Amino acid sequence: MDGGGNYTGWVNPPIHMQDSAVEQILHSNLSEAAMRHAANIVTLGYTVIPNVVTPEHCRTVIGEFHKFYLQNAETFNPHRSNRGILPRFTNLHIAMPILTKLFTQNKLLLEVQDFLFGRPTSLYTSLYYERGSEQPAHRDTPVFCTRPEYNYFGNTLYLEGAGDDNGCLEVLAGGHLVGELDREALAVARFGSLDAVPQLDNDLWDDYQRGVVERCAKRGLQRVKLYMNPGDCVIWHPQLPHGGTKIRDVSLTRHSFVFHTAPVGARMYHQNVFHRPSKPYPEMAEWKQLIIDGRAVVHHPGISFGQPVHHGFKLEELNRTWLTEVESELVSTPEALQRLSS
Ligand SMILES: O=C(O)CCC(=O)C(=O)O
Ligand SMILES: [Fe+2]
Repeated sequence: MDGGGNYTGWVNPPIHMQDSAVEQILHSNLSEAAMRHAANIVTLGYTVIPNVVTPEHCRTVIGEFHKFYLQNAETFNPHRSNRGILPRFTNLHIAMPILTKLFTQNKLLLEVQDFLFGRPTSLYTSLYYERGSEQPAHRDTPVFCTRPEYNYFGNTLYLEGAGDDNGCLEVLAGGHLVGELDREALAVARFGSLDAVPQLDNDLWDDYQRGVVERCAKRGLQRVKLYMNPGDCVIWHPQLPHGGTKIRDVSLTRHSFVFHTAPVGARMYHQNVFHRPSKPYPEMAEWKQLIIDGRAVVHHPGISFGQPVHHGFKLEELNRTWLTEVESELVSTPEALQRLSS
C-alpha cells in the first residue's frame, strides 16, 4: 500500500458522530461502565473515569519525570520562561514509556474508544503539563483532523489533583453538538483561497474558536469546571470546546498527561485540511507504529517543547537511564492495522 492510499475501512462517520449513537451503545456488548462513559461522551461531550491508576502510581510517574528532567536539565533549562515555568512537553511518552502505559493499560478507556471508533484505538501524540494550561476555550479538531472526519478523542490522566488553585479543565457542556461553522468561508476570508491555508495558523485558529464560543454563548451553554483527583481520567469528544482555568496560585504544579487518540492507522492532518472538508485526502498514515502491550503507538523520532517555542530533541540526544522500559516492535501502518484488527 502506498503511503496513505485511500483506505476506506473506517466506520464512517464514527459512531460518536452518528444520530443513533446512544441506541447503538445501549444495544452493544459493552460493560455497564463502558456503556455509561460512551453515553456521557455522546450526550454531554465528556466523561470522567475515576481512579484509573492509584495515587501511589501517580507519584511514581512524577518521580520518573523529575529523574528524567534532572538527567537532562542542561538541555531543558534554557527553555524555561522568564518566570522559570517549563513549557509543556510534546510526545514525552516516547522518551518515558511509563507514560505510554497510562494509555496501553487504560482498560475501560480503551473499551469505550474501541467501540466508538469501531476500530482498535491508537495513541497519536501527547502533551505533558507540569502546570495548568490556562488555554482559552477551544475545539481540538483543527489540529487533529482525519478522513473520515472526527476520528479523534482528547484524554487527560491527572497525576496531581486539579482545582481552582492550580487550574483545572473547563468544558462547555453540550458544545460538541453545536453545529460546525462554515470552515471554507473562514479560511477564504483570512487567506483568499483554500490552497493558501498553511498547516498551522494562529489567526485562523482564533477565528474558528471565536465562532464556536459565540455560538455556545448564544445557546446559553454552561461552563463546567472539572475538579479532579490524582489518578482520574477525562475523555472529551473531538468537538467539545474546553480550556484551562486561570491558575490562582502560580507556585502550584498540576502534573498531567494529555494524550490524543485515533483509530489505528488514521492519518492526522491540521488546519489546511480541516478548513477544506469536502476535499478527499489519503486516509491512512504513512508513518510507522510501535506495538506496545498489543496497542499501536505512533512512532515519533523524539520529543519537543510545544508552543510558543518549538524545539525538538531526538531520543539519542537524551539521557534515559533508570527509566521504566517497555518492549516494543516497530512496524508499518498497514502491518499494525492488519495485526491489531484481526
Ligand atoms: O488541561 C488543560 O488545561 C487543557 C489542555 C488542552 O486543551 C489540550 O491539551 O488540548
Ligand atoms: Fe485542547
